[in-house]
Amino acid sequence: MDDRNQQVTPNPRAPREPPPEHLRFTPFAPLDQVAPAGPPPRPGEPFVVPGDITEIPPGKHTLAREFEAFDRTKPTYGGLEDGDTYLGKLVAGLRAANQPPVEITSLDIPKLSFRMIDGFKEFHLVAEPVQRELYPGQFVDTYGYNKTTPGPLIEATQGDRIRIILTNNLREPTTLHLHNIQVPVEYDGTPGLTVTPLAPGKTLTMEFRLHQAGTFAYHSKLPLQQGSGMIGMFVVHPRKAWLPTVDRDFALLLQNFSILPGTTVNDVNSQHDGETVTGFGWNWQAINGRTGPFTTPLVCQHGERIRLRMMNFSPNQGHAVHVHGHVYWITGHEAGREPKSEWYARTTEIVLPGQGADLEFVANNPGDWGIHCNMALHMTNHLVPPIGPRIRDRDGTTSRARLDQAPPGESTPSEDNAGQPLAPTGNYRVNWTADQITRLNAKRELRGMHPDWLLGPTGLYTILRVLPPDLFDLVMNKDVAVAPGQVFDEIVRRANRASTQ
Ligand SMILES: [Cu+2]
Repeated sequence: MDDRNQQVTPNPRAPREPPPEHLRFTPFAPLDQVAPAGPPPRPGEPFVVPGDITEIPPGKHTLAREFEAFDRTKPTYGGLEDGDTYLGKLVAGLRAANQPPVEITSLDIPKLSFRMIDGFKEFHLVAEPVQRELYPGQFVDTYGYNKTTPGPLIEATQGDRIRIILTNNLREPTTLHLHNIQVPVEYDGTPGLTVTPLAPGKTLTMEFRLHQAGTFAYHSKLPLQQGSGMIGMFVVHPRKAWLPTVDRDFALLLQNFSILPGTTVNDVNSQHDGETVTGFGWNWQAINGRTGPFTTPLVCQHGERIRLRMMNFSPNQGHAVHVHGHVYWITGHEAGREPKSEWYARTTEIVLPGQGADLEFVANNPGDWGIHCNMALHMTNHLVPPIGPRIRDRDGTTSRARLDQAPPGESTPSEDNAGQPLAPTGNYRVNWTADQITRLNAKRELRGMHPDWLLGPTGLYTILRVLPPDLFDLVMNKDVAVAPGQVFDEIVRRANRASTQ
């Protein structure tokens, strides 16, 4: 008998074991049990919908309480849609008010230091070729500032006098544009129109005063230099911290690159939107110059209010940035803070090139959550996994890409799965070397996550860790061994216990 016929395929219609008690879904009580329907209203009387929570005295019904109160320890509705606490809209962080704005946490990218000279904050930028390690063993050779792409983050305060001294160490001219910062025209950086580009080896000084507050950027105004990675974030804090207070303030710059197999050069010159002459497109995604799973997680404490500032400087593509486990409020864009009446709730926000989005939420759902672009190809590295038919001829069996030149550590391309259209389960494996796995796991921020975590966050992808205070302390401060899965399992264990109480 043919062995292949012996394989057991699970019958999806077969009766399944009921889930354990703590995982069973308990529906809300029907609305007619919450509030008695009563007699129909007479003409002229207000019509009260049975169970309408606006009409239930506070505290009378469990359901009403659950919907009215915002609980910073677990996901809750938080009251009516027009209210201040709806989905946590104006629920302040744990940090006291009347303090200066909380400093930016810039993960994977340094902040640019400054010196106070003559009443100016003086920053030095160097435009130069850079090599950036997107993940262990995968480099990109491109342009940037101060040895990195994106360039270092500039952090300043509304009202500051700023002096930027730019040195051009490229072999070609460059300019510097302050993106959405209103500066005198001679510092706008538009080649020809407002400035003569800065020649190689030369230095330029720009001086201006910041009257705005918000999430801005600096970049070369020569299009392909900008597309190559000559970009950086420029965050300007308000003089008084915005309300409601936040406990942490993260800045993320979104980018992508085109790197052919077997090369490290960012091939920005050879392509137009989505496609290249080679068909590989924008195949490497990055957040703050790292691609998942080499991005450093955003770690916060359960119950804190978090601000996350994003700017997209991918050459030609937008990103639809999704946050798991939480609903966030969009509180501003690349032009600055929005009035609270204009804030809107989202779980996925589109950020196009040159645009920014500031979002805030109360981290009320403990665990490890994805923050990522929802575009399928942007959740891959070099379009794998699953590269599937993209590298194969039409019959799906022969490869037209040089699989032996696939980037190190990649998962899918191999001849033994040729012909399988879209990477079924058996195709999904990671061929990281031991050294790569060691480096990928080396960060303190990753301790105790799910043992298989490396499978998930690929491409434009990072992780939000919402940790109860004791587990936050264990991960970030304690010098004791933390086993793979230890923190994750403990969060799941506590959540299950809470749901059965
Ligand atoms: Cu994207």
